[in-house]
Amino acid sequence: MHIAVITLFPEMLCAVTDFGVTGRAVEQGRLRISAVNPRDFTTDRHRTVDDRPFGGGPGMVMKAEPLARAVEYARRITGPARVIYLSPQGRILDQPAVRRFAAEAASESLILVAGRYEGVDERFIEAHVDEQWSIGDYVVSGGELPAMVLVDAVARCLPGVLGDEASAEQDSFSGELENLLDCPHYTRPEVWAERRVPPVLLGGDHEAIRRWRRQQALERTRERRPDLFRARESAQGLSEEDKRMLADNGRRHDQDNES
Ligand code: 9D3
Repeated sequence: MHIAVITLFPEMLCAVTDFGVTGRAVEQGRLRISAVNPRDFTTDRHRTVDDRPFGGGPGMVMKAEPLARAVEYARRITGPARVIYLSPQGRILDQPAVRRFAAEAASESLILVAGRYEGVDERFIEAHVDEQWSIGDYVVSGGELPAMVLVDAVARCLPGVLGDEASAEQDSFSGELENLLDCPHYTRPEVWAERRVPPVLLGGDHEAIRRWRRQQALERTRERRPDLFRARESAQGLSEEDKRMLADNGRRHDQDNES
């Protein structure tokens, strides 16, 4: 998959190109990330990318022409591409949307436009942007971090990017596909700061461990994310085992913690 990011701060992209899972995907050639700087497509002496808003008011607005030329240049290197503007006015990104981007990656590249200042000239959006996406209802200083969040989330869904274990997990009954929060995790030592690891995890009864983890996931989701829990109930319903686990509510693992 090829993703071009239109940004005034191309160096920021090293956070995804140089590290971790996304860094490896770039190294392996599964993911190509190109930065295109609108400043390189200005024609005036001062290389101006922003200007004062018509109608007055605080802050500056990104000029349409350098952005449009940057997108046209990006499309020459990516081939057929969907143009996405990261914007607080966009739809809020979720995992189904991320999965769709990854699935379409086979046939289509992405051009991500990261804005700075108060935003971009609306006529650029009308002329060149296919979709607008937000990463949530809070304010960050520009579109670069949101673009990198999108790149990271999409990259993880591309075939071969995650190791066998993680992708097998994604394919099967894991939280990501089931609208469930994760269960708690523990590693050595068995006692830390006077806290014991739940004994069921030390016993080697893999069926008991599976049941305990699922119960924890269900309970946490119901308590912490009732929105997800309801979405899950209406999408796939609760299995008989799920209902039993939720009815059992706490008793089983309270016992675990005492022993
Ligand atoms: C404080 C300025 N705000 C006035 C109401 C408008 C504003 C302009 C530019 C708010 C944020 C930004 C920069 N943010 C983004 O470009 C952005 C973003 C975000 O801030 N939150 C969540 N998702 C996104 S996607 C792009």
